[in-house]
Amino acid sequence: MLSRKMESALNGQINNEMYSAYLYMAMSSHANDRGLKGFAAWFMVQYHEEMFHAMKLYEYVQRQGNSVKLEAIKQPPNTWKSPMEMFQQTLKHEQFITSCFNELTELAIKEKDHATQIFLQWYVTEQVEEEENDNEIIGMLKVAGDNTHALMMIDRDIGSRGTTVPTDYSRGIEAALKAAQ
Ligand code: OFO
Repeated sequence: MLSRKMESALNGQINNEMYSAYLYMAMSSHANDRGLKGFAAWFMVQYHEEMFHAMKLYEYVQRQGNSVKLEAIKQPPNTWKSPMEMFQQTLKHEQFITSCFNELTELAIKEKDHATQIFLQWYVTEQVEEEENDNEIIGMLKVAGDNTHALMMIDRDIGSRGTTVPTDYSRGIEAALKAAQ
């Protein structure tokens, strides 16, 4: 059983993950509108990743015998000046998410909630990869500069990213992970 404070904090994080999914879906749509199909695909994969992050939290709260209480999802922006701006914003957002998981971990430590502390470790590790991916693409975009040919090459390259997380959670995370193997 989670404390009321932890239940509310984890519910807040479900909302943050849903906003992340919404933000990357908006970026995917914008990239598609600009003819950047590879960027659109990359952000749609990221959308699925975020839904997985949200569902892991959702299931954990329920398994602890607590309640998931969904909140309104904030509207994301709908346009960006360039792919560079999209990835800079993505990195900034992921840095914010990292700070959320650090705070959640601090709370779990303070409450001596070892189960939640262990559960959160997966996210803390995942955030290193998330920020690393964004920094890598920002680096590629910096090298490309205003060169359209180079931008199209990046578009082709990052568009090959595939979804590695499950997308059907009707029978829980474990069953979804097994089915996705
Ligand atoms: Fe993009 O990160 Fe979720 O947790």
